[in-house]
Amino acid sequence: MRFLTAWERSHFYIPPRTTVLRRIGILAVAALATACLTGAPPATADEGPEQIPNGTFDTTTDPWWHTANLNFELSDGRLCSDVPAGTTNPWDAIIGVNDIPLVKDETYAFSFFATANPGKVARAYVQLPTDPYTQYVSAAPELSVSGNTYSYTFTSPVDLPNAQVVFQLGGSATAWRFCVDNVSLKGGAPPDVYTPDTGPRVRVNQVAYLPKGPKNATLVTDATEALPWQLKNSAGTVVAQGTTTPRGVDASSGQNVHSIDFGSYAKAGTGYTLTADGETSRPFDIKPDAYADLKLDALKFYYTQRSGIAIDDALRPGYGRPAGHVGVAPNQGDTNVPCQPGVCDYSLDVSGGWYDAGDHGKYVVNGGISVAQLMSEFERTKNAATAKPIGSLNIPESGDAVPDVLDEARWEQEFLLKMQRSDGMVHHKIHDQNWTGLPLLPHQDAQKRELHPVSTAATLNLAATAAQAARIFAPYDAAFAAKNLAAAKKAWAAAKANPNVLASPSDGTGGGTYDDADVSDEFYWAAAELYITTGDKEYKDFVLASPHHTADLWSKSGAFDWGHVAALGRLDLATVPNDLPGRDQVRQSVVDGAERYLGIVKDHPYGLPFDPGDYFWGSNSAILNNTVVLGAAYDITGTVKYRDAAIEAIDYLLGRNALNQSYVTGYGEVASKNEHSRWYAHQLDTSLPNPPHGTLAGGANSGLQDPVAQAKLKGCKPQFCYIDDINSYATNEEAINWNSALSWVSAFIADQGDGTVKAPAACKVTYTTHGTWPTGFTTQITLKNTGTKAIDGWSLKWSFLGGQKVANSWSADFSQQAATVTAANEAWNKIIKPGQSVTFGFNGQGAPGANPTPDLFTLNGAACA
Ligand code: 9MR
Repeated sequence: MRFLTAWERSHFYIPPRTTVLRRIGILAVAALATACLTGAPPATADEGPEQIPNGTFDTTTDPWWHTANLNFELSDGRLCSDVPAGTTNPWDAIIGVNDIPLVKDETYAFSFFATANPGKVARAYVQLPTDPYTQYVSAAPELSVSGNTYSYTFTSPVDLPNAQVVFQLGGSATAWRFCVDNVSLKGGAPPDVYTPDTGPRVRVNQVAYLPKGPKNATLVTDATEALPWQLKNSAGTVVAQGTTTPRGVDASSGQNVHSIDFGSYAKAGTGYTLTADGETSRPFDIKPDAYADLKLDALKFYYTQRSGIAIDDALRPGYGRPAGHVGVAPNQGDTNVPCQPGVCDYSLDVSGGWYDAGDHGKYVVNGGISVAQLMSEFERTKNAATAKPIGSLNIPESGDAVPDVLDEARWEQEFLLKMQRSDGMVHHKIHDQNWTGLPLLPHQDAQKRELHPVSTAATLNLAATAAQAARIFAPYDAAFAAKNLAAAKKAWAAAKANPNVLASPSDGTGGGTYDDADVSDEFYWAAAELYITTGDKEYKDFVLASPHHTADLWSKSGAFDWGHVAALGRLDLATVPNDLPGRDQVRQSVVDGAERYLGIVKDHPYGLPFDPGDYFWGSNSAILNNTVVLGAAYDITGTVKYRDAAIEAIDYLLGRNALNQSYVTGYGEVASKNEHSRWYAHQLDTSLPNPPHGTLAGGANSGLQDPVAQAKLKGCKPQFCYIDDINSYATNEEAINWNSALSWVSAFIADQGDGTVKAPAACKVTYTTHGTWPTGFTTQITLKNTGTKAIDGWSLKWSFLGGQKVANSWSADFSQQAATVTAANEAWNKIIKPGQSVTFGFNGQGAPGANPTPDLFTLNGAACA
């Protein structure tokens, strides 16, 4: 559990993410200005006195200055400069002018004309002239050969006699020529108003609805009475119609809205539109298996987040890059990373893992929840009736004997293991000494890397994920499983001995704090995973005694996140087989949670299981994590209303929202594509890619903790507190814990196929383990036909919890793949008449840890009721 950081609590603007640079320090943070691109000077620019000395360059370049690698030339009344090839960072080549006075709360118009040959993205900043180089305007104009006038407005947050205006021109592999003219900064401009383009007022899931699934939309209208709606196919023919349901004013958007339910229309097709109140929605599909691609893309995201390995362009065209942080200059790490001064006297090899988000930091508590969700997505394929295998992720390990999702999870888990020191405690994080600017490819990061102190939270994250890894990896790699189990137990013991070592809320220079003042939920999660894996009394007792075991975890805002992890334990206790006393109540508690989220979906005119009042950092992941609870309840009960609420919930992420946009790159007509990232920084450098398809943006965040959000979104209603700008890290960052939530949910929805609910098989299984000894066990299985028709040929499937193996068997034809066992009929017991049973069995080879009765048995592909 965590409390708000000082940063979040504060309503003051604290300059975040500063960059201290080599020669001339420049802060590279966020744009706070509104850009407008015109062929002519802006009309508002001449309200106040001109603050720029000699912005017209008629006869001289004085008093402008440049870095030593540039020249000045007056050409056609402009200032021009040849920018050399081969610099790395934008700030490696700068033109600037000093001593520009700024008055607090005054709104300024900043403008200039510029050309680039060939065309380039440059940086234009109005900033503090010294460390931390706070920027009051941070713009990334895309310059052309013929040139444009660029204009921005901003309100100065400070009184400052000596601001700097600079153009950063570095970072290009090839040489180019920059020219600038009419640089102007004038006070008295009208304050900036940002209005997002929200398109048609009918809001739909712009990707697809499942033919047999729920289909809902939202209409924004002033009308208070019901209105007719029409569903049209791609030829424009009306295929269904009805009337809207007025829903009043929605607090999350401030809009008067109606909802539209067109769920009774089930015919597959592409290019449907929905029309109401004279407005026509963006097009969408009704499609079976519509989420099969997203299920994979959401996971493929992780490969290009990897640290410590070159990204192969053949596997991810357009995304290839050298390995980041493998101890090769200019990187200073991660193969031998010292602690922050005074924190420890050793260094660790903490290479590998995933970069957390758009930064180059690696944080154990966020890695923990992310890798846990990936492992749970895999574990669901063993235990949930509708789950299907996850498939290839096109990663270097593809084609080995291990499912790709586990290979990807292992990349992170190996890193988490490296963060553990010899006494069992785990370092909280490793990141740069100072914040770096954007863009910056991982292999170009020249900042010193540092290990930060150990924390109880990080230690328990390792205990939990390593315990989970121990059971999941056991059938594939017994040694890796054993290593994880040992690390988990050691971490648990260390955390018990050091129960309140908290990460500092002020340790936020160069990386996020991920501080958390209450680690009792981390203890519960770790104990739950250790119990599931081992069955040991110590963990069982801890779980049963923890207040988190019976607490109501299902808050309207979010069931879980990186700092609130009790639900990770509860969900696994409910969905992964184990012998915990009172397990039925545990399962019921998840269903109770789903009931709450179902109610919120029904009450919300945008149909999402989230109703927190103000939205917060990473709201999209909270919405998805609440959706996980709905999905898990369906997996537990087979009750379709929970499944349908989970399917409906994704509509918000894919366009059924106040901004009428998808938050997943590459999905939907209008989608986020400029997520905050140092390497998918296309918005700042056109030679870099946008984030890969399937990347989730953090989402609407009323906290507005970054300068772009502060400048443009002030006063926003919750759903409007988002902007697809690379510099809005508080609303638009990509992150491993957000994509893990998307992965789980998109897999769940993909697994529903066309939305048809599969009838359970008419069978009952009795699975009795008669004897267990240190190296083995004997199990007898009775399969009963509870239906009215004879079963003519049967194949019964289940999964072991861990590394157990069928050694020899009787009365059925056994085969095993990893943890999954299939027992098929022999010729003589092929037919099971109604009411009759067959009995068969096996001797199993034991494996470390618990060996509970499986929850799920599928007969010829359908779950036994
Ligand atoms: O997800 C984190 C959010 O809950 C916090 O409020 C926020 C500020 O501390 O930090 C978020 O995490 C960021 C981390 O600090 C640095 N890497 C990027 C993360 C996502 O924005």
